[in-house]
Amino acid sequence: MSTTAVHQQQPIDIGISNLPNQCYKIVSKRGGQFNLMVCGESGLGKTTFVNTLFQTTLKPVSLPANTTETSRMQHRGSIKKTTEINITRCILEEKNFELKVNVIDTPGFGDNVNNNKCWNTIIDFIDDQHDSFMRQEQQPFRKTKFDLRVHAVLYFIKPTGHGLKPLDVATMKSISTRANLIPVISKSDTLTKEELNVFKLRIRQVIEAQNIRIFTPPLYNSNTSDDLGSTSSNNDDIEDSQAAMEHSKQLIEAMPFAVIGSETRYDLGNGNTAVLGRQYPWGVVEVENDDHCDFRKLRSLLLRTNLLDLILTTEEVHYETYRKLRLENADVNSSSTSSDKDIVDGSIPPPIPARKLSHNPKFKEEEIALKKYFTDQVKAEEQRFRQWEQNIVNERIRLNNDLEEVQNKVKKLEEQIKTMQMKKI
Ligand SMILES: Nc1nc2c(ncn2[C@@H]2O[C@H](COP(=O)(O)OP(=O)(O)O)[C@@H](O)[C@H]2O)c(=O)[nH]1
Ligand SMILES: [Mg+2]
Repeated sequence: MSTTAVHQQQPIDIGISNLPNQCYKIVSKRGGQFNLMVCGESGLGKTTFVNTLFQTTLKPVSLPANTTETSRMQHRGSIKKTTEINITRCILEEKNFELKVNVIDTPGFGDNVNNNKCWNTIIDFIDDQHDSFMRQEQQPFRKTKFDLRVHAVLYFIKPTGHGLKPLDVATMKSISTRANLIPVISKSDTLTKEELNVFKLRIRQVIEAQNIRIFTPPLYNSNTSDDLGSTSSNNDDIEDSQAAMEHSKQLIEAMPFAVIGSETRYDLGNGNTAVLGRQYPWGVVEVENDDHCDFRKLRSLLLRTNLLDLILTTEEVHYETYRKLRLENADVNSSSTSSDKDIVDGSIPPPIPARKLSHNPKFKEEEIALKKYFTDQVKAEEQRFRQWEQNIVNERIRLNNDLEEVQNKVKKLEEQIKTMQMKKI
């Protein structure tokens, strides 16, 4: 926008077009936060994938001094095979920009003989985070909010080549109503190119037939230019937007992403730097080669081109939906507006009137520590109050004694006056 003076033909820039640069500076200074959940049966390569994805400088978060040693341990190492929800925090740093990443590893999901409702832990965790954020927003002091709302869920599909299992369908369906779901075919190096194409097609068909809402990059004309301050010409802008659109289309077409994970680098002997890959007797399969897998596409979607879309849709779509349903449920209270079927389907969150304990042992520890702190504080206050009460009693006794003393003195003086008067007479 620009203003035009009455006597001038040329529009004058008053500076408001500089707002994007101001935003850029603020965000650069503040850094960002990204909460990524990985979900799927154990052994599908989730941990390996996460380690492959964040191969840049990882800094363990320095925890407050009062944090217990067990929770420190939980945050320190890389993700281990778990039977419960496990959160790893780290800070990614690139060109002086810091991104706080919380990786939420899911329980030994689908490992049991009876996997009925085994996705509830995951769903509860996502709902819990929305619930916790909503409660924090309602507090009078809400300067620092603890935000673990899940921005993206990577759902790892076993590379069977057949299709999705009922467990996959049910879980993906439930997740997709609460968070940005991104289906991923794990260990895709175990499938041939043709098998992979057929497998992808089958998965897409099931996703469509079952109405599973997966995250798709928006196809708007966005400028992906690295340098916001640059004065690129209109032509450059149009080209950038078209390239961004093209890139988004490629990402959409590649879904579900076929990925390969590896933390080992191999020298291919072609003079280039060593590449991340997996070595087989017949050659090396490269993680970052678009002909071998979709790793680069997925990394681009998660970190380069659509990170903000993931964060914004979590806030504007998923969190808002949760908030609306929760408030509506609260309004109606016991006479529920939703049918039991909806709740069983997982399409809407069941009412949670009371604060629930999270499944994360870290939170349980924190809750126990908080309860202890609260009890100690109450005890200390009670002790202080009792002391104060005792002081008041002592003071009253002292004042009574003083009063008695003064009264005695007055009495004595009165008697003296009386005797003097008697003598006079
Ligand atoms: N073939 C193949 N194996 C993989 C891949 N990613 C991980 N693995 C192997 O699969 C096993 C389990 O991996 P892990 O990351 O611990 O799985 P998680 O239980 O899902 O976290 C390990 O032996 C990995 O080396 C992959 O892309 N392809
Ligand atoms: Mg693991």
